Amino acid sequence: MKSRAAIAWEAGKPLSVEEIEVAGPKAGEVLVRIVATGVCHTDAYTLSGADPEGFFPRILGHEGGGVVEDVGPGVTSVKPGDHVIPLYTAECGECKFCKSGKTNLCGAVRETQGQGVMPDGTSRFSKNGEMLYHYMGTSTFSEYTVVSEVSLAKISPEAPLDKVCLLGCGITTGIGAVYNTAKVQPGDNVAVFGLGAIGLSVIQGAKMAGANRIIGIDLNPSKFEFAKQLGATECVNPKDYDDPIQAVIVDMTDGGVEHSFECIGNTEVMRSALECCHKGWGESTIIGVAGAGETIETRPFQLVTGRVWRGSAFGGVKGRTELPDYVGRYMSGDINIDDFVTHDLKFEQINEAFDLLHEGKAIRSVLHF
Ligand code: NAD
Ligand code: AHE
Ligand code: ZN
Repeated sequence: MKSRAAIAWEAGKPLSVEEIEVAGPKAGEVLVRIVATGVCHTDAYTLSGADPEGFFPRILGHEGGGVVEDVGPGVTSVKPGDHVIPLYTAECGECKFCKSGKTNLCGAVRETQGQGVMPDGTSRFSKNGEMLYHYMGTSTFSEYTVVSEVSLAKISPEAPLDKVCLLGCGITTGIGAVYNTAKVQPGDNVAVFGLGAIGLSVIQGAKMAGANRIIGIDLNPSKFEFAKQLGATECVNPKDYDDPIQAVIVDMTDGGVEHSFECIGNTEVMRSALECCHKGWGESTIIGVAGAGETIETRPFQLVTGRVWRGSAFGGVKGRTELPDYVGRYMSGDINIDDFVTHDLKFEQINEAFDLLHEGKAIRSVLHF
């Protein structure tokens, strides 16, 4: 079938909205009509060429909401008409990872997902006979996309897809990292580096978890008002200080915070985030995605003296099991998504959405097909 899609023909170039061919779902696969999709910094990261798994030409996008159109042989958990959120972290329930009870990182389709193809090693997307790669197992920048059954969370048909699409990445990642990865406790002091959708969702989660001080840190002060609305008790711009930001936070918090979160993808900030943690017990969670070849550094003494460095993917959330409940919590007013949607745009305005992200003007743009 034909589909409107944004093709990333090569790294560093704007996307091109064109008509592509989408082949039907094979065994274990599902054809989804995407109704709306957010644009996450990770899409921009891969488009920039910094992603070691960045193959081109491809259909990006991983923060979508849609409706099942067709299912391939053997698919039992969804049927045409079901409302779904595609998952870049699948949940098969049967692999070593899923059975471990220790992680949300499912192994069922991750390898081929990273290669930009479906589990049988082929793509369902093409343009004039030329194969286009899939992205993160989701490719939500196409009106019609094909994903694995294990990469779909079935959600309530009552939920507005142009809002809950953000549970496909940004909002869930931030809240989940607070609860599943860091396990923030009531009374903890928290520092959040980077106040995009991810960092702001960490703030929302930290407030829910009963954190004491929640310190938002960003170079762009236009982010501070919304951060405070979500629960930040104070906001800090590193540009306002001569001292390194970790020293500033340590001074502010009588020795450092219980938890810090890096929500930027900057390896120097990752170091600051670790080093602003309290000696003996402070823990830092890396959420930001760094470019190919980049590495983190600190003095091992930082760890010897009790600080902990960890990372979080999709907030440690098992999507098929847990996302329906996140949707329910949005519907009951417990999770704020609406205020994160700063721009509603037509799908054809996708490059504008990337510009708004780079200019720091959007928290999330939602594209409507
Ligand atoms: P965003 O661009 O909307 O937000 C990033 C924020 O960081 C901006 O407000 C920017 O002003 C701020 N910033 C940039 N450099 C800074 C610095 N040196 N000091 C302080 N603030 C700085 O991005 P986003 O969509 O919120 O994504 C944030 C990061 O999280 C990205 O790296 C993205 O790839 C990653 N991410 C990871 C996961 C995961 O599962 N691990 C999920 C989603 C996104
Ligand atoms: N392809 C990159 C890694 C990208 C990455 O770390 N992705 C995050 C999700 S970002 C969503 O906006 C993630 O969940 N990673 C775990 C996984 O299995 O990909 C690279 O460095 O190769
Ligand atoms: Zn994302």
